[in-house]
Amino acid sequence: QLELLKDVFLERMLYEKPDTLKPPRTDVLMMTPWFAPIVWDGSYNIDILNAQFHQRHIRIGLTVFAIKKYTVFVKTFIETAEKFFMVGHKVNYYVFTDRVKEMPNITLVDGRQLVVLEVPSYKRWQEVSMRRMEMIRDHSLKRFINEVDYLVCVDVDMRFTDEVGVEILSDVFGTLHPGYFRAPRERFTYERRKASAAYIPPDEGDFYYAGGYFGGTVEEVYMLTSFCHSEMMTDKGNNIEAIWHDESYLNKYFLYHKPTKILSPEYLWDNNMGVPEVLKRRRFIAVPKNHNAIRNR
Ligand code: 2GW
Ligand code: MN
Repeated sequence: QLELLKDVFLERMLYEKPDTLKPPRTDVLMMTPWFAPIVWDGSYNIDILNAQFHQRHIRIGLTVFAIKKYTVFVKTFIETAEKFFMVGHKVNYYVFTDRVKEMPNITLVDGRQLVVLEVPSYKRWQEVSMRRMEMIRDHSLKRFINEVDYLVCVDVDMRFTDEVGVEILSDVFGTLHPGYFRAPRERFTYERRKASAAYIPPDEGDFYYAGGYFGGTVEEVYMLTSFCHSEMMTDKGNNIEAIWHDESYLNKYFLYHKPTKILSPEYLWDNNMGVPEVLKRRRFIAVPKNHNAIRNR
């Protein structure tokens, strides 16, 4: 009987009490109008969150795509994830690639494994990026649902430079695009042609979400990727492709299916934009790439 209580009570912990009259951050929005937290440094206590998530024994899947020359990014991506991503939790790396032979051999920490998934490569780079939605959708039912509780889906041309933990997890989450988190609605680069399924009218939109970082429970990621893929196919049938590819469809999805948590640009930064005062940490940053060498297909 008492054994059961161990699963619902945290152990004694010591920490500074939250102050009802003193928000930890006053320089940023920490909550959307639909009560989804926006995750910034200082807004959470990782010890409390870790205690809660450890009780649930959650498993996390991190998906990336390394098609054609982008296999060069895998080693650094995984090595830095070993240091910073969900340390202490169970993690599966799912690397989708068309070049299985180029996958690096990396010794992983206990409780973490690398799963290489062979997939076809598409000719056009836009399609390489967009087809990620279809492949994540398909593998969600085939595999992820049996192996993990949450999925985190990111770009591969990146490196972890600081902790990314369970504070990001929620039913369905998106990330503020580093280029637009201070921008007014009119500047958001949503799809503006009415003929596209990704169309968003100029008087709507909450945030501009980045294509390179979203996630949630396997069920929610299945719904998100299904929506994005089928809307892309509708557009393809009409010979139209949204301005920012998968990112445009993702923004459409989040407008009418609000995320339950939003990550600040700490979680997806590009040092080309400098380091503004609000950014206390840079956790996951773009690896500079020689666009001509890496992108010539
Ligand atoms: C992409 C563009 C041009 C040439 C090649 C590729 C390419 C991308 C590739 O040859 N192989 C490959 O595996 N990719 C995958 O697609 C890889 O996982 C990469 O991280 C992802 C997105 O491409 P990326 O990182 O070159 O484009 P970004 O950083 O400008 O991506 C943003 O915009 C994209 C849509 O245009 C996506 O929404 C992406 O999620 C955004 O971060
Ligand atoms: Mn990228």
